[in-house]
This record gives sequence, structure tokens and C-alpha cells, in this order.
Amino acid sequence: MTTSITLILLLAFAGLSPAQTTATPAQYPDYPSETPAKFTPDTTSFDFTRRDVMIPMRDGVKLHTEILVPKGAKNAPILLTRTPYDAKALTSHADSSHLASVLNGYDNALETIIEGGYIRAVQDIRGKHGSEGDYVMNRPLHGPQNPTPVDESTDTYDTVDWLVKNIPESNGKVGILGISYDGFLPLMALVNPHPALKVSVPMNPMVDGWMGDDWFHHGAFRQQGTIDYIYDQEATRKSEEKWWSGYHDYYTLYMHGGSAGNVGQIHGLEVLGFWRKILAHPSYDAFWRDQAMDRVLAAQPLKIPVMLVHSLWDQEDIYGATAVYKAIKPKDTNNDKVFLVLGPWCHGGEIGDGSSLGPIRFDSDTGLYFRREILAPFLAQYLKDGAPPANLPTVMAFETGTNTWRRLPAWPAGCASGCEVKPTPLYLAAGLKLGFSAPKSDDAAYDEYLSDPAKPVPFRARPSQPLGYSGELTWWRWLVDDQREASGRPDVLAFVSNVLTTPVKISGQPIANLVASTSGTDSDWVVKLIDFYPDEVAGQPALGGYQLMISADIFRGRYRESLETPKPITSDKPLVYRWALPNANHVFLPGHRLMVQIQSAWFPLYDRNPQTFVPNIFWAKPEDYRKATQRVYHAPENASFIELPMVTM
Ligand code: PG9
Repeated sequence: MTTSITLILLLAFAGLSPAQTTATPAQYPDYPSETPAKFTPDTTSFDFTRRDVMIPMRDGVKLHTEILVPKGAKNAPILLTRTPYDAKALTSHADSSHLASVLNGYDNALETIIEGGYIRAVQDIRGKHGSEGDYVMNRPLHGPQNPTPVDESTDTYDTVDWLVKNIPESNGKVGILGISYDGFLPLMALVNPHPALKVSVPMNPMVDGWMGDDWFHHGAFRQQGTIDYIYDQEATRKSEEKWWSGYHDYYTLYMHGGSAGNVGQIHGLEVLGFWRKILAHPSYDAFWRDQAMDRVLAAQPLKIPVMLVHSLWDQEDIYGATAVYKAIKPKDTNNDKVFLVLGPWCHGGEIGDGSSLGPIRFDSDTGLYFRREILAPFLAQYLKDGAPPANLPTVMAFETGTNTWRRLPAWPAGCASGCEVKPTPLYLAAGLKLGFSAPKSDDAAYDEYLSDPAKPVPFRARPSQPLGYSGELTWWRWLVDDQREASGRPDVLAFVSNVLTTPVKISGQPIANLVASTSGTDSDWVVKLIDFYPDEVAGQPALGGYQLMISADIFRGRYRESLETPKPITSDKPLVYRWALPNANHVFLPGHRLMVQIQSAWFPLYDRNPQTFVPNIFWAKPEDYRKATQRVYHAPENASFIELPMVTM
């Protein structure tokens, strides 16, 4: 007895606790390790406690979850984020005793979580990082694409059930939110939600990987940002194996690689399951349709409130949020469950400084406004006992051009009341003109350019950099890059309107209605609607003559007749290509001009179309890549136009 008390006293004097002394036998007992066998930090000065737990799912798999509880929390709601991107890292932005510092960074905004006094739970999804189980990219719901009894919906249900039963400081209410892949998971949570799940905020969510989120846009494959992402995401559980290349300029990497399939082969991607699925499903077949979350949720009952967050210049998931809104809003018969926010942001920009994007300024910090005036009250009304109603409109939409937040009754809607959104053709015309008058019969019938796969139009200035979020001219802002270099290329047609004397306001999705021909048997068409700034902008010289994309997208011509069954294009025949471009909420101001650019490559972001019909472009051979003469028609019988969602008072 005496010995043990003496020992404890000695240890206390040495500043060690008993737990720190049960070491493995020292290799050199006279010169032992200075590191204790087990170290437990002293967190008495911390303003939060961290619990690192493994939560059991219904099939026995345990999911690693970081739980951060503010000191003194009582009856506090829980904000959950589920992620494939390393829960521990996402809750360790600083080695600090302050929760605000630890969460600052990727997390969803201190003005919401810290000021709201929330308990923060962040979980590694099945198969990633600290969690057990098998990883499947965007694991589909149990069903034709997922024969197992578990999916992200059941894992969320089991997680919420555990959280409310095992965090005594909570008030039993859970909200789920996240961005991107972490935004796809709050959508999955809407399927058969746990009764304690009270609200979901999918931000910039992945929804349909073929139509317009991440992997493809209307069948054109987004090789840069996908091949490297799949490598990072699927090579190892903890994403320790990183994508590699021997190129500074990814334009050269993908030119040397030839087809996207070959680039994958060079990097050994065949062993990665999702890459094999991508190669096997180049068209819009059941594999993609069954897991498109707008389609999935359209078939589900609407049970909990959801706020969808969309970025107008989202370089990664520009399709998802508004597609889900369109799919589920009709279910919201009391108009109190489905909300939408559209902000002037890049992907995830809503949790950063939203005062500007590249050189484009918004006259206020739109990100802070969103977090403090929209997200915080929205979450509180469902999660915090006694919180007031948020009194938010169905749609909060930032109007670019005038830099004004608009409170709208629906999307699209040009104003609160007393106006209409009228589809209005903006015609391409002879002489590379653009206007609201239909083309005349005595004008030239078309303009043409030579599309050469050996010199594809770059999607941005070279050297083309991989996905990255640091530095100035980096990935996240490419949709606001100046398009004037492109407009000067012989393989880009740039149609320009007269200088505007009155504002032109659009709200919704412009529709590209292109009448075009190719001398080849396949072709990509890129259409960009551009705000063409005056030659001089007082106080902002860099904006003089700036060509800002307001809405732009690509369509792979082989899918003109069927998204599931690609067909060769009849050469040299004017054919109609009609597809929706991304949402805009923009005012073209007096003194500006409208511009429409047309081209047939957006490289290396998108893989090249060989312009010769082949069974699967992933395996196109070098000899398949051929020049083609592209014609864009603007004759009365073959009128090309952009159908603008014009707001008329
Ligand atoms: N949706 C984002 C992404 C997915 C795949 C490739 C690149 C980006 C994201 O989850 O970050």
C-alpha cells in the first residue's frame, strides 16, 4: 500500500499520471523512452470536448465519427456532416483549445455553428478513412444499382439514432449539411429520414454525374478533375496514394495521353471500381439514371425541410441543387419544406468570403450574409428549442449585375410579384451579330470554323493546372475567367450584340438552340452566353472589355437523338441541338453587350471528341481524331438562338 502511494506521489511530483507509466518494458531499462505508453491531453482549458467514436451500423460495420461538444452545452442541437474526405482532418484546422479555431476552414461557417452553440458531428462514410466497410463512390440506394442492404440513407438513419441516444448534452434534434460529395449525403438523408433528423442543407450537391455534375456534362467526359479524383479517392481507404503526373501543363498531359481511357490506363486505374464503371457507362443508361438524386427524390415522400444551396459559377456541381429543387418542389404542397438559395459563388464559395469572385465584385460579403442571415436562422428554427421562424422566402437569389439579393416566391421568378419570365430568342445573325430580331433571308446562311483535335480550344489559359484551391488563377474560379482570348481564335465563333441602352434581365436557364453541321460524324458543341463589358470600366481597368461567362455548357453531339444510344451524325447536314444551359440570375447593364461564343472543344477539362463516330470515345484511336468543318446556321429556316429567360415587368 505504502509503495503504491509513494509511487503515485513520486509520479505526481514528476507530472505523470499512473496511466502514463504502464509502458512496454524498456529496451534499455537504464535509458528508457521519454514517450509515455499512453498520452491523454489535459483539456481542462479547452472550450470543447472531442469524442472520437465508432458508431455501429445495422450490418455491424462501424463508422468513425468525431463529435465536438462545446463546454457547458445543455439541450444543444447536433449538426452532422458525413464525408469521404477525412472527418479528423476536417475537424482539426488548428491545434487549438478553441472550437472556433479547430473548425475554422472547410467547415460550415463559424457564424452558424459556433454562434449557434451546436454540437458538431463529422463522420467518415462507409469504407473511407477511419470507418470500416466497403467504399462505393456515391453509394446508390439499395436497389438495382446496390444489392446490399445498406446505403448512405440507412447509414445516416443509424448514425442519427446513435447520436441522439449517446450524447447527453443534446436536445435530441439533428440537422445534416455539407458541400459537394458532403452535399450529396444530406440528399440521401432525405430518404426514410430518422425522426430526430429535423432539417437537411445540401450545398452544391452531387446529383447527376452524367447530365451535369462532376463526371460528365451532357455526355462529354470531364477527364481533368475526374481521372485524378478517382485515383485519389479509390486507390486506398485513407486516400494516401496520390495522383501523379510528369507534366506541369495538363493540356500537354492529355494531348500526349490521347483518349481518356488511355490516360487512365497509363496511370493504372483499371483496378479502381468506379473507373471501370465510368468506362462501361459512357452514355445515359440505367446506371446513371437510377442513381440521379433528382430522380430518386422525385419518387420519395417529402418528410423534412430542405434548403438547397446553388452557386451560380459552380465549376463542379452546377446541375444538382436546382435539379433537385425542380424535382421535389411540386411535393411541397404547403410551401414550407423546400427552399433554394442561389449565390454568386464558385463551388462551396458560400462558406468563404463572398465579396468577389476573381475580378468580379459583389459590393458586399455575400458569403457572410448567407451564413448569418439565411443559413443560421434557417437551421435554428428547426433545431433550437424556442427559436423564432426564419421568415425566409422560398428562394433567395443574388442578382448579379445589379449585385442585389432578391426574395423570390419560386425559381425561376424574375421578381417578388408583377413580372414574368418570358422565353425570348436571342438570335445569332450574319456578320457575327446577335440580336432579338429573326434573321433575314438575304443574309449569309451560316458561319464556319475548322475544329482540329490536334489543337483543341483550351478551357482556360495554359499551363492548365489540375484541381486545386490555392493560388490566384486556380481551378475554383475558372468559370469567371476572361473569355476574350477565346473570342480571338479562328476556331471560336463570337456573336456580339449592339451596346445595350436598357438593362436586359434574365432569371432561369437559358436554352441553347443551335442549328449546326459538321463534316465529321461526331462533334461536341460548346455554347457560352457572355456579358461583354464596356471597353473601359472606371475604377476597375481589368474589367475593360472583359468577357464574363454568365451561363455556358457543352453537349456531345452523338447523343442528339438519344442520351442512351449514341448515333453517328449525318455529315454536312444542318441539325438542331437543343439543351439547357446552367441557371443565371443576371442583369446585362446599359453600356454592356451580349456575346455568344460557339466552339467544339473545352480541353483538357473535357476529353476531345474525335469527330469521327466510334463505339466508345474512351477508346478512340489516334487515327480517329480528325479535323472537321463546323457550320453554325442563322438563316430563317435554320435559325440558331439562345432562348433567354427574359424578365419583363
Ligand atoms: N463534387 C466534388 C468533386 C467530385 C469529383 C471530382 C471533383 C470534385 C467534391 O466532392 O469535391
